[in-house]
Amino acid sequence: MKNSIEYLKSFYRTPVTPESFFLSLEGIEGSGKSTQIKHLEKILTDKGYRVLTLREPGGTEFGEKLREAILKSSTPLHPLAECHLFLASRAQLLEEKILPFLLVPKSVVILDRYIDSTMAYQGKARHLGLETVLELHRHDPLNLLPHRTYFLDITLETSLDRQAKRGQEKDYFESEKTEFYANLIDGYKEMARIFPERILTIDASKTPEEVSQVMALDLEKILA
Ligand code: Z5A
Repeated sequence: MKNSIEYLKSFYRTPVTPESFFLSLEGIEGSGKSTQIKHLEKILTDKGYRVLTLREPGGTEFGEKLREAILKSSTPLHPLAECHLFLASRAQLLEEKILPFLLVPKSVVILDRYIDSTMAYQGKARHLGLETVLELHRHDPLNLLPHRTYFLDITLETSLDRQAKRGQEKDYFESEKTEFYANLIDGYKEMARIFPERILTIDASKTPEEVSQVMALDLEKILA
């Protein structure tokens, strides 16, 4: 298994445009991605970067329709059907928005969820397997990896606590059982082991300011 993952990794690439960066944020629900993206946008614009923030699924007209179709689905989708919908949204987003923006000098794309979500949710929690999902992404443009991914690590208890405080109606994934979430967290941790040079795991149970501080210090190194 390790060998085939290593083999599949060889099909992946990172953008090569000088002075442009591609960042993604990952984590289970309520891990603070949206909160931290606001901090990141401020840090980067203060440094003179042009920032484009996008979310998955979505970010294009077509992708937003797919988002609606998945998250509002009243029937459980087959895991492969679910997976392919996320990939369709991603391919369109890369083609229409991400790749053109990375050609702009001094630009940063910040993405709220990307390939690691598919690995954790569909690969691990829906049992498609990490290799299957890596295999599905190996072709252009889906094989583009971010320069840096921040995995905001919280426990299921923290996630549930934050969801309860927010008090919204549950969507398609939020009604899943505890086992699904345990697998999900395992999936993210496995990804951090497979891509140690790309994924930085951050203890996101800390205050938003403390989490932001860790990312700011890391960004200093990356941008240098
Ligand atoms: N999905 C998938 O299955 N496969 C894929 O390939 C992709 C996605 C791309 C999209 O959900 C769903 O699609 C997602 C995975 C699946 N399913 N779920 N669940 P979404 O975009 O609608 O939801 P989300 O990404 O999970 O967003 P979220 O719930 O808003 O989480 P967040 O952005 O990480 O958290 P937040 O909004 O910044 O914070 C949540 C609350 O916690 C809020 O009240 C904050 O004030 C509070 N918060 C944030 N940080 C802290 C700290 N540090 N301390 C205390 N409180 C905090």
